[in-house]
Amino acid sequence: MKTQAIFFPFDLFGSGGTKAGAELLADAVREMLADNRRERKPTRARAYANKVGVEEFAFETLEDYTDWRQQARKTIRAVWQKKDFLLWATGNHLGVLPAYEELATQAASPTVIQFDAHLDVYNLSDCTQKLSHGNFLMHCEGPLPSIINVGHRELLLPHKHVTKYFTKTYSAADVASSPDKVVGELQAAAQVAHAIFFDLDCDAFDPAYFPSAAHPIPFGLSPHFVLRCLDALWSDRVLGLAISEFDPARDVRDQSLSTLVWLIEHLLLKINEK
Ligand SMILES: [Mn+2]
Repeated sequence: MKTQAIFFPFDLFGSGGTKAGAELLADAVREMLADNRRERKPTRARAYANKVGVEEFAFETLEDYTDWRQQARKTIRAVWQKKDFLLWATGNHLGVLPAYEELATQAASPTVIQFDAHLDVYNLSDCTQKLSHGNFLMHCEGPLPSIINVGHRELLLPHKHVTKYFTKTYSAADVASSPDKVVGELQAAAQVAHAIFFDLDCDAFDPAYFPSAAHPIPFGLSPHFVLRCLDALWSDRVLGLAISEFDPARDVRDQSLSTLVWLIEHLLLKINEK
């Protein structure tokens, strides 16, 4: 299986500044791959040396934004048609909507395991009804895939509204009080899922570990817990991972950047080391 690392620096309609996050991540991944290629001594990185394709979109002109959703869907569809692993790094969380839309078209409907501080179905008085990074799940073209949120800090949205869009949600409080129970239930859900897609909105992390989420919220997940979930739920039915809402202007000594790059390297080894 090859990995297609696609950098899609889209950040309209919320979290301006995260465009730079996807671009920085693209640079960092290219640099990591180049460093590995230069190394003459055997390393574990050889397992994925020739198995990672990198593609970066540019959003520089108005035309680049026309049809962004269809462009993204076409690219994602091509990756999954080849049965490659999709690493989809985008600016704001809305940039992951095309992946959800493509997932929803798949015959064996996949389960999305979503790490996010927010349940992106906001319909409150101060929220736009137009498509935004905070309500995009209400704008999916076609039915939504089954979505399980892990790590939300939501304190306003009524349960009835949430359950229209989410199969299940585990708040950060649930994770704090019963982490083993949450992982156990996620594993049970993953075992019966035909396919799994991980969606990491960086604001799922606690700001102490990840200072550069576009909208940091306290009481978040530790990177250790996210890692535990990814490892516990991993199988060859995992279709990909999306990363969004990384705003590097807020980063402290590259702490957030190195968290993401480490995670990407870890997953590349997971996919390719046999
Ligand atoms: Mn979020």
